[in-house]
Amino acid sequence: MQDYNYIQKQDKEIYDALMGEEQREAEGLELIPSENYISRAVREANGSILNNKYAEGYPGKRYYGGQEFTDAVEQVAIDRAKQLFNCQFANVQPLSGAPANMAMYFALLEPGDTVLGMHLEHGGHLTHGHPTTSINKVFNFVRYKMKDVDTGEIDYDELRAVAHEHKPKIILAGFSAYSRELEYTKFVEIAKEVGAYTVADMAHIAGLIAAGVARNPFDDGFDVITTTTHKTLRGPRGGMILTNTDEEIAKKINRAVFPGLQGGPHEHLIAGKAVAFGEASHPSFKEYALQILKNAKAMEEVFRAAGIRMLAGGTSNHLILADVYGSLGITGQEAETTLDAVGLTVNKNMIANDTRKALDPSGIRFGTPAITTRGMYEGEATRVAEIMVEVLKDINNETKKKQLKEEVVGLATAFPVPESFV
Ligand code: DSN
Repeated sequence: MQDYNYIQKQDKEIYDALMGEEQREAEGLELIPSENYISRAVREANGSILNNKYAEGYPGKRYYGGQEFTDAVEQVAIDRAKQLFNCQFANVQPLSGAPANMAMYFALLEPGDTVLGMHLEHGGHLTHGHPTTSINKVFNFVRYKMKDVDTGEIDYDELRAVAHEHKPKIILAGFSAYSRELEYTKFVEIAKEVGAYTVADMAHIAGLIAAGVARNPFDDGFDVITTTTHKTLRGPRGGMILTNTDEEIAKKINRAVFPGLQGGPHEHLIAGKAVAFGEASHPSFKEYALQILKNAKAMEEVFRAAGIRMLAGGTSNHLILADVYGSLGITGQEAETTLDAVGLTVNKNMIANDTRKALDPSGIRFGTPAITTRGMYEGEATRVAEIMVEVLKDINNETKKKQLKEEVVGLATAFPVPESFV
């Protein structure tokens, strides 16, 4: 556990909450597929002295003095990001994934322009133009979907037809609740036909791409990639925009981030990104990324054997979306709450063609990045999935839940979060 000596002395309310979270993370298993655990080295960077410094601008071109060390840190983060994702330009300042997407839109579009992205219920993300978002007031969003929700196949014919009808300036590949790989070459082909930029929002799978166990959209000719840095990539909370096409686009992206959208960059978190990118270039990171995929397959087998429907028929990445309402007659919220009670954290999630509402949908979404970081292999992943199924099939059995909670605490205690990954 981290030391919180100063907080303990001066702020009891926050200290108590931190202790509670320390215990929750130590004794429970995190299965939300967008969450992970960071190393102590990344934590040190996040909590470092760089928090004190304003650094508007970019390395070598700042508006305030005293930038010798912020410049060094940010340049290392940029260079490591470029190397990791095999691209020419990187902006590491976005505060998270939503601001990264916002800046990307403003860099490439004029107000009123059209973006073609994946439908939220078919796996897309709020920032891909959901009607409730502010960005939806500025740009026009049109959508594509899966052709077959039981295989996950994207309807590329529909994608092409919508692209030709609406002439988007951006075709966006990317998702937060989709469990198969996208065919990036098809996106590039269609984008060329209509003169659109290709952008991949790879927030969920950035770690898999960095490790080379998922395809890098740049290898198929994508123009831009946006991402968070805290999911499979296992860095601090933050975002990043990468581009490979030309320096003009890179300059537009830089201007859109600062001064377009943000002020002073969070250099302490940029230091954390640099440290995490260093960890991701270590050979052990590839083993971790491969194991994420194997563990997800192990969980998929248990759900299939239990007769629980999985969207897209299963998984080829780190996450599974299960239709618990259709398969077991319990809602996503009931499933989330019940699993939480035994120490397994998942999130309720809408599924394609859901008949229920976002706050109590039909599905749950879970995945393997965090348990893999804890050092779990297929044997443990299988058991975790079996526990999930036992709980979900008998949600009112308090005796069973008590026993299974003890087993989860035992598993979590046997697999503490490692302090270092290299
Ligand atoms: N909230 C993230 C996720 O869980 O996928 C996306 O922003």
